[in-house]
Amino acid sequence: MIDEIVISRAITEAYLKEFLDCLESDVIISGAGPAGLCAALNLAQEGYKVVVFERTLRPGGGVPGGGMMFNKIVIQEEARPLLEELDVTLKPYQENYYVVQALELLGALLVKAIKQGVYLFNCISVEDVLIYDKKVSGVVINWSAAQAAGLHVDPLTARTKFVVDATGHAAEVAEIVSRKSGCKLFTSTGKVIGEKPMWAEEGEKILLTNTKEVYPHLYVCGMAANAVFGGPRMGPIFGGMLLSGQKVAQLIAARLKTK
Ligand code: 48F
Repeated sequence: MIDEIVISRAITEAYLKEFLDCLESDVIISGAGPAGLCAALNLAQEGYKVVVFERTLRPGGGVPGGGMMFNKIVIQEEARPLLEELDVTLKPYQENYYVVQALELLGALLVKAIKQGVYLFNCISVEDVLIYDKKVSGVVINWSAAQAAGLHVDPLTARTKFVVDATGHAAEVAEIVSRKSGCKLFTSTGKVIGEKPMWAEEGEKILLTNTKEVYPHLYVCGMAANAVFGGPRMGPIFGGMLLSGQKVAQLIAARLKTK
């Protein structure tokens, strides 16, 4: 016999148990694009409690769109070991360039992250931050659907030791910190500088330098890092996004170890 109420109870109980468990964590990552997912996976592999909040119904950010909806992406040699670790098929194109089926990469990132213990919530947006004693100490979250419908619904909060802005081009969390609290970011202007026009070579190069702490206990990775520090965009080459996620995980793990 299949009972609808048992199904409803199972889903509600399982979800709420996880949600309650996530109200306090080691790291909260805003955005489940390639950089955020890679950061989450790497931190979870180090044994940390990691929570990812993703605005949309479907995680993955820009990955499944490939280049102009051709669902393939390009990876450079530098990122090959990361893809191999994810067990994703790499098709050599020419020296230094590999083609990857975008959906395979997304599937692999999701499966590996979830199996590694990452808590992943889709349909939830980070709309604000908690700042205690001049350091980011958590996030303010709400249903994306409530925001989209323009409903007046007060949010909830989740506390954590470190927050990662992996929201992509809009660098939403860094933007909120700078705009709402008048806080000075660790950039040359104290604000989000904004991304520069497309230049794949330079964008990929500068991305790892830009992957760092941007305000006490707030880190940026992926396209958000170039947006915050004024680096160029780079289009459908994704090696840098994954390496940036890996780097932010290493930086935060080093901080957590010393705590
Ligand atoms: O945009 P996105 O894929 O960022 P990324 O990981 O990768 C960038 C590439 O996709 C591409 C590129 C490659 O060279 O330039 O653009 O840096 O993923 C960002 C994710 O964050 C979610 C958004 O829905 C997307 O899935 N997001 C954005 N704002 C919020 C958010 C928010 N306030 N709260 C929760 N999720």
